[in-house]
Amino acid sequence: SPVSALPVSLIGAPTDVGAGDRGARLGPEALRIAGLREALHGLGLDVADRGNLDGPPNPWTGPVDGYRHLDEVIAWNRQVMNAVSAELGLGRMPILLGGDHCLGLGSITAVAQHCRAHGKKLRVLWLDAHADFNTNDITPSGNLHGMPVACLIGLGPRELTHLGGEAPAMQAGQMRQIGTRSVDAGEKQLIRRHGLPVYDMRRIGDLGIKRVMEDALADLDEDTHLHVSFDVDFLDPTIAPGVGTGVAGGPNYREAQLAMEMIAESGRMGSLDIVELNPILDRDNATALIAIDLVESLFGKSTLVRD
Ligand code: 6HN
Ligand code: MN
Ligand code: MN
Ligand code: MN
Repeated sequence: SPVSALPVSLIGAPTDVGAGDRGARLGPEALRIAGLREALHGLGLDVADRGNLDGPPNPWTGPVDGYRHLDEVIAWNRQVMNAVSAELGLGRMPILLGGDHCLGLGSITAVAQHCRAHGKKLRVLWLDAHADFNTNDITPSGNLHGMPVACLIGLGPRELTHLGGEAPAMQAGQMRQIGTRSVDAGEKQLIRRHGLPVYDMRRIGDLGIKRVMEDALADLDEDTHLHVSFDVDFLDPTIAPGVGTGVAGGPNYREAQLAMEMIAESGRMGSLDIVELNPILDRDNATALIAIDLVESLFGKSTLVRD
C-alpha cells in the first residue's frame, strides 16, 4: 500500500546539456516505456503524466570559463523550476524525469521556495555516486551535472545560484549525500569547507545501509518536506549499467531497496528526481526497469511478508 496519499505528476526533461555523454535526453521515454506510470498506478496512486518540457538542443561544445552549455543549462533549469512549482502549487508530488543531474538545481530550487512559502523545513537526500559539488574553477570537465549542489548552496554563476530569485536556495546542512564514491580533489576540499553531510560508501560499509539511512532520516517531523534526488548512478553499475558516469562499488540491489523502503516509511517524501538514466548505454532497458522497481519501494511497495 502506498505510503504517500499525494497525487503524483511526472515531468519529463529530455536533455543531456549538463552531461559529458549524450543519451540522458532519452531518459524520460525509457522510463515511460519501462512502465513507470503503470507501476505507480498499480500502487494505488493518482498519476498524471505532464509530458515533456521543451528546451534548447545540446550544442555539444567545449567549456567556456569552466562551464559547458551554460545558457542551455539555465534555460532547461528555468523550465524545470516552473513545472515543479506548478505541481507543488496544485498540492501534487512532482517527479522529475531527467535528463541529466544539472536539472536537480531547478527542481530543488522550486521545492525550497515552496518550503519557504509554507514555513516547512527542507531535507534533501542526494543519492549519487558523485557529490556534484564542483565549481567552474575546480571542475575537471566543465559539465554542469557535476555542479548543481554547489549552485544550490550559492556557489556558481548568478543565473543558477539565483534561479529562484533568492540565493542560496538551501544550506549544506539541509542535505544528506548517500552512496558517494567518486569525488574530485577540489570537490573534497569544498565539502570539508562547507560541512556538506556525506555518507560515502566507506561509511555504508562500516555502518551498514540501515544505520546510515536511520541517521540521514533522523529528526524529520511533520513540518519537513523531504526531497529525494535519485541519480541512477547511485546504484552499482553491475545492476545499473545505463548511466554515463558509472562508478564501481555502489549499493547492491538489496541495499538500495532497503534505503528506498526506509525513505517510504519516513512518510515525508514530497518530491523526487530520477536522473542520469542513459538508455544508449543500457542493455534492454534493464536500468530503467531497476529504477522503477526502486521507485515503487520509495512509494511504499514493501518486502515485508506481514505488512
Ligand atoms: N553526475 N565529478 C565529475 C565532474 O565532471 O564534475 C562527474 C560528475 C557526474 C555528475 O553523475 O550527476
Ligand atoms: Mn505543500
Ligand atoms: Mn549526480
Ligand atoms: Mn552521479
